[in-house]
Amino acid sequence: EKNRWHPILGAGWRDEEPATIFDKLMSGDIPATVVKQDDKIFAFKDINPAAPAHVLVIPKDRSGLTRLGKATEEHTEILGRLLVAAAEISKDKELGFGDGARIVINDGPDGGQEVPHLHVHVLGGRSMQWPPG
Ligand code: D5M
Repeated sequence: EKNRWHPILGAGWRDEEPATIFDKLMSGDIPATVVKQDDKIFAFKDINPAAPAHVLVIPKDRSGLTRLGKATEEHTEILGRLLVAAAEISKDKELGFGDGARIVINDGPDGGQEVPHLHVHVLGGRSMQWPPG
């Protein structure tokens, strides 16, 4: 398996490798604009927004979930919670969302994923195009 080490974002695709930049956001070591969190999920504004509203929703524990492609049946509950949180965030007018959003999970190198900690992109505030690039 391809197992890159990203010099800035950190970590590879294996669970046992060091935490990613997302852990530093959750710990507060790096500032983040937190949108929502509970015992299992954490949501924050993307630092490099691809739309007027752009929020990332992540599982607090990335074990087994460096990427969606690693998900198994044991992740059913957390995957559901990530999507329910994404649905709630996508309706938040104060965050800039309108009527609907683009919900994206980039999976692995070919999917354009850079940070090896599963994250759900919630993009909105403008009309989206299809197909994506
Ligand atoms: O998306 C990774 C996303 O993570 C990308 O849209 C930028 C975002 N990112 C990276 N560093 C930060 C910080 N420090 N705060 C907020 N957002 C951040 P991918 O699907 O892996 O390409």
